[in-house]
Amino acid sequence: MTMKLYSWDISPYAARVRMQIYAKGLTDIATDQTPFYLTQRFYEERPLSRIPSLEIDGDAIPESAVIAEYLEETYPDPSLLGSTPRENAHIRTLARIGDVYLISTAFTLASLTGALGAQTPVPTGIESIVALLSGQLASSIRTLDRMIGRDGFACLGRLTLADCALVPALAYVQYMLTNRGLGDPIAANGNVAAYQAAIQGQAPAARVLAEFDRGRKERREQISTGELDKMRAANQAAREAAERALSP
Ligand SMILES: N[C@@H](CCC(=O)N[C@@H](CS)C(=O)NCC(=O)O)C(=O)O
Repeated sequence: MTMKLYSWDISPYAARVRMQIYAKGLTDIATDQTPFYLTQRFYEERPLSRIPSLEIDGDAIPESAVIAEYLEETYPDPSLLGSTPRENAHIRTLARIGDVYLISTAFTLASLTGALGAQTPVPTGIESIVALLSGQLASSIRTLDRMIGRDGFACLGRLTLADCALVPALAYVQYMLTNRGLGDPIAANGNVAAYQAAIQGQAPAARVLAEFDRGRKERREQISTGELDKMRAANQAAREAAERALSP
């Protein structure tokens, strides 16, 4: 069985799967950085056409949460789940907060306010939407502050799928908001802040955070050289070519 993870350093969804791969010590999954420009073939073969995508002998599984569960089933040791259904439910709840309430909202905010890495002011006319989404993020982090483990891990006193989801989610949200001058959403939440500081002591977390840093630097460079616009245009052309090729 040959597996390859299509991944971007800057993607919090891909980072979630990479952190799991590192934590489980899986060495037979290629996790090479995929070029930001996706090919026509990628769009043709993958209806969801998003990163991450796990390719297994030519077949592809989309969606970070689905890939995470697939990897747990395929490589059960060491387990990043709990030992009872109730523990698993708690792990999945925390992971879902990262996925649905943090990253999804931050992504919408990023799309509204410009490319990641750009120090652009909030465009006029959408201030109220930006304030609404920022408020939702702040509220979700307060929720997380009540639920997060107090011993350096999201729960169960050890690394789980909850950490794999939350480490990239928190880094992404924090970067997104501070970069836009919208304030640090974590600073006022002592439990989340303490968790964020402590979890960096875990090698798989430190590794994905370093990769995220690298991705941000690369993105800034792509913005300043105009490369990002070119890649976006190429991406769009590949998507449209795939749609034409697939249309009856
Ligand atoms: N729900 C998906 C979201 C994946 C996603 O939106 N990935 C972004 C990168 S972080 C992407 O592929 N964007 C490219 C696009 O939307 O065309 C997951 O959990 O994997």
